[in-house]
Amino acid sequence: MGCRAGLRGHQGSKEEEQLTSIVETGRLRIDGQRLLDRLSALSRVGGIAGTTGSSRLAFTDADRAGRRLVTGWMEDLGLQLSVDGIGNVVGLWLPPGIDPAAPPVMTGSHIDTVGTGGRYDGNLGVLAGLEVIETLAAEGVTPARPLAVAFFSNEEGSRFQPDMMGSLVYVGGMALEEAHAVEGIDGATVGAELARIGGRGPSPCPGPAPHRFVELHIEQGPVLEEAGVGLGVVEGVQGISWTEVVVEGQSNHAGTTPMGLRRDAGYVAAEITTFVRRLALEFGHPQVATVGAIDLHPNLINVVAATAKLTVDLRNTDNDRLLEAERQLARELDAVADREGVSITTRTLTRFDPVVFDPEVVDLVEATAHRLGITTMRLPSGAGHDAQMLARVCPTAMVFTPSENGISHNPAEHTDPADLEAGANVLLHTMLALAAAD
Ligand code: HGY
Ligand code: MN
Ligand code: MN
Repeated sequence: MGCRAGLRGHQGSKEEEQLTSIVETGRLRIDGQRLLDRLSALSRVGGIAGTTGSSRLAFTDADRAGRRLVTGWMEDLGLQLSVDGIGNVVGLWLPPGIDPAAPPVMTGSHIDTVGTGGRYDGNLGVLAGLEVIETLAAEGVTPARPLAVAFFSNEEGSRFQPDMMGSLVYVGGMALEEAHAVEGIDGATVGAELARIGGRGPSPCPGPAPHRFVELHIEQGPVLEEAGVGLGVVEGVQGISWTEVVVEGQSNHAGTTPMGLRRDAGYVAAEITTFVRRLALEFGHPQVATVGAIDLHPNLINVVAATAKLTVDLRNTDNDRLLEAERQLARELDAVADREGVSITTRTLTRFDPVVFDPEVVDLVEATAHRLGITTMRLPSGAGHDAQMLARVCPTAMVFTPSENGISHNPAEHTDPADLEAGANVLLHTMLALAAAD
């Protein structure tokens, strides 16, 4: 990737020299304490008592409060904000002398969380992006093209499926009207909740494709910590398959109904749960499978459950293996329905193929980390991320920081401040290099 002056409107030779020296020496560093302070302030929005975690499910009041805090920081930085029809927010940095029409180098992630969210999942990528811009502005550095920081709506998909909904709409992978019509686990719709929190904006969907996209995120797994390296160079994201399974049995008396006459939806839910665990173990790494939600009705101690609604999350880096896992699940559902005299219906909530990131951008992330003296390893992402959607419209890659004990989607989620700072510094220099290159 060549390194040229870039697209600035008026080349000041002094500025040019400054930019070139920073890109070549990698001498600039972010303000680690400021990043930690913002992460701490944001984690207190929807904070989970007694922990450093948060609960800010998409389009809830807590999400609204988080949006207000982060857009306030964006405005303080003088970013040009655009908000689109699904509530994605993009802050564009256009220092004087930059060609405003040039597609930006964009970073970002999400600030919605799961119900048991940690301090860093998503938040790190957005706040590190703000930190990059604030550091460059304070140093008087003018990149060769605009930089942008985004937070995408409803990345988690816990309340409204699919996950990565906002970035999927941003890249044109889901129509805005279709997204607005999605009904959540609590019966509300995306459109109604987005309107209620005042999150809907005028910018069109799909949004403009950035020049490049790089996302900083915690690994959310144990790999980097076990390998003892400081940073993950992410080569892609594994495929994901979310299915809602509804089992219709028959409620009956727990005391009087002989075992052979039961049509027990609760028992069938348990059979499916243990089946997907066996499936993952038989397939072996990297296949994973999870039944994360089970709702029984009427969910009472002395009633054989009439219905069970459960979710199955299957993931694999190999799409053929993921397809085979889905086929085996479908066969098992048919078999258990026959065996237990229940009816089973399914609904696909999410299905994304594995994604491979741009090799040039991946190489640049790795080279930048090594230039800053940070040890790395390459790995795929086990979790879904907005970057997997932006990869549809521009060359994209991700940077991972280690997760302590591999814990995430848990308020105990933690990453060492030095690792957070290292990740943000790699993000800064990767973005600068991307802005200066062709
Ligand atoms: O489920 C995921 O992988 C992401 O956290 N949305
Ligand atoms: Mn995330
Ligand atoms: Mn997450």
